[in-house]
Amino acid sequence: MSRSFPLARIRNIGIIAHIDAGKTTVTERILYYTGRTYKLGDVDSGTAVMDWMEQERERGITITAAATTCYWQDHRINIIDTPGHVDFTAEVERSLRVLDGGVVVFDGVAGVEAQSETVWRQANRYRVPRICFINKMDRVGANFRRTLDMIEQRLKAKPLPVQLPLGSGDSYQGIIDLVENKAWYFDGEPDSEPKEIAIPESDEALCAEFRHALIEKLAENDDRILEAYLEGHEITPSQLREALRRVTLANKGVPILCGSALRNKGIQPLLDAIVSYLPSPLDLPPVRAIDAKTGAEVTRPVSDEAPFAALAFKVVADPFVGRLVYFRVYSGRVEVGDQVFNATRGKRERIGRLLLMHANRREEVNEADAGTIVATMGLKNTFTGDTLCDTSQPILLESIRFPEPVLAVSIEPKTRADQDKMIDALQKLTEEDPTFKVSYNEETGQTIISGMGELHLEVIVNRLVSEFGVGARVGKPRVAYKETITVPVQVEGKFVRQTGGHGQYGHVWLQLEPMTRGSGFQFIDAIKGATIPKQYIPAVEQGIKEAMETGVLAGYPVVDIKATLYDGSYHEVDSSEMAFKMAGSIALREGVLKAKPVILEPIMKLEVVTPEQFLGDIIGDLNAKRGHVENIEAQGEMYIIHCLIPLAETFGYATRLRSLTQGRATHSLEFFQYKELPAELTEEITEQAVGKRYG
Ligand SMILES: Nc1nc2c(ncn2[C@@H]2O[C@H](COP(=O)(O)OP(=O)(O)OP(=O)(O)O)[C@@H](O)[C@H]2O)c(=O)[nH]1
Ligand SMILES: [Mg+2]
Repeated sequence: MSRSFPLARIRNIGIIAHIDAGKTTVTERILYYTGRTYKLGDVDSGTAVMDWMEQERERGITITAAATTCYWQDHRINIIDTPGHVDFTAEVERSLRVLDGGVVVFDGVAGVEAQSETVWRQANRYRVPRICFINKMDRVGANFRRTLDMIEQRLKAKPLPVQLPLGSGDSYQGIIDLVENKAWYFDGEPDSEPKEIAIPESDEALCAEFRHALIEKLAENDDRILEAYLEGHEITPSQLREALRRVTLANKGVPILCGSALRNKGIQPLLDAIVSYLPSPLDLPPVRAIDAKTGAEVTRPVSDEAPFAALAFKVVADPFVGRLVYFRVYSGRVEVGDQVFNATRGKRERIGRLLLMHANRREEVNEADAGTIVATMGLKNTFTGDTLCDTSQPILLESIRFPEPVLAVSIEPKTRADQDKMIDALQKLTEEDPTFKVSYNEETGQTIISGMGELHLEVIVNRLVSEFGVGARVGKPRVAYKETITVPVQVEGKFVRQTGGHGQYGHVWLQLEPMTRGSGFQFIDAIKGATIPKQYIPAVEQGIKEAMETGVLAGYPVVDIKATLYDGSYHEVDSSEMAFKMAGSIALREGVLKAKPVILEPIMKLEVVTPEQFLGDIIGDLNAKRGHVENIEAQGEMYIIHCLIPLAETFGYATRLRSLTQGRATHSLEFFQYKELPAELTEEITEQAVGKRYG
């Protein structure tokens, strides 16, 4: 069986960056120049192919990562265009998990912005080799060298400029290719070919300096170049390209390019660089996994002959075709109609249709082989992060970690008819988006939805109305507080009922201990000598978990606790799972109250970029909002304020900042960590919660 496309000529890449850097514009140009689209899509007039959702076109921003495929120089490039807004960070996370390489886009004026740092860290975590594209060189104030410095300083990366810009701002014309020592002029018309011109005399010295520096940096990291360099040989463009590829794949340096996507400048060289420097699936180490039967670590080669293994990374409720599951094949191959095993859930699944996705359009294929990203229909029990594999050789690939939601609002259906529709729609949306959660508050009867930020929840509510036709009213945004304990305690939980005939008897002793932030919950069974029979122990854990979810102090979920079940007793006749579950819940609730409980609040990392004249007002305002300014950094004409601030103090900050600075400052907010709420506010929130319960 021959492959549909040779692996060595496949590139699976993601376009990542701060909001508005031009990722979608770059992707649209790529689609145009590779002949995928015949009309240039434009973000500003809502015609971008990649931003196909109604919400995206209205707002001019990307919300969901969209995948597409194109061809360049006999290579197949699978591209995922990701959103820059931090509220949609899950989309970046899952894309980086399954991609082999990244193109990081920067705004040539703003340089490295807050969100670029975040996506850079995410890419580091998955060791994704990347190249950088300094975009918007046509804007007044665009500065290639400043951006290079920022890449080095803020991202702690090793930039390897392989191009220099020809001019900047209004006079921006094209690029100087340092590898080939050639200059290319772009007239800006979409259909014009790049024109080779002589390197301007005024740039010659700079070119020589940069080319020399490039060779030196490569020599530091690559023995073959080092050898040629030491022996004084002339280094050829192809030697340089090969060394750049090796250094990039080893994550020891990042080739830097520039251009202006909007003005159609520099896109063809960017495509060349994707092919030259970014990895094919074959360049990656064999994928590591856990044998689902033995728990031992195993590896799978990137090969069609190996047993099938794939990771599901995205689930979409498509209004036309239904439930679509996207997956990346790591090894082996799969055909339409094949039975596969979902090792994460222990369930068999049958592959229905297989689709290559082009934004929201699709192309049917019969098979998917190693290295491919496809979507499939017909999987019922597969969710984001699940491993699909060969039934006879089940393995578990590393799943995807997502941040917890920090913001919540209550949501109420407008009519009775909306009620059922709403439950169904919310269920579908939670399947799509792992950072979106739905819970039901039994005390107030309210449905609560939570997510990453105000924009995230706003988009979800709008989708409920426009895509699912659900009428709903939403409350004011609320902070997703959590509860935890600060000292260890031992506590008894007893549930005993004597009601004539069959009674109830469950009795446990728990040790509760605080754990570090973000570690969640751990349950340890330390029962010796069957003081509690084995079959009741999962019920105790279940009881503890349920009580943790509903909270103790103020009704917020309890987190970061280790519970050790170390003693208890049972009754031959009256004991039941139910009784032990109750005993577990009772012990947890009493234990938390004894263990000096506190409320945790989400703290955000806030970055404000402003002209100097507003610095004082902005900082004064932040101080009044429990903000903690960590440092202020000058960046060209602008200043960057780095601040930590409680989420509760940031509602409506966009409007506030606009009025403080006549709209001249920008900001970005990102979750940082949960932290103890100050004592005076703890009281306030606890009272509110009690008021809600009994008021
Ligand atoms: N001057 C100039 N503007 C550009 C360039 N590239 C993109 N833009 C503009 O920048 C804005 C944002 O572009 P997008 O392509 O939507 O940016 P994005 O990175 O996809 O944004 P998100 O997906 O929302 O994070 C739009 O108004 C574009 O027209 C460029 O090269 N030069
Ligand atoms: Mg976009």
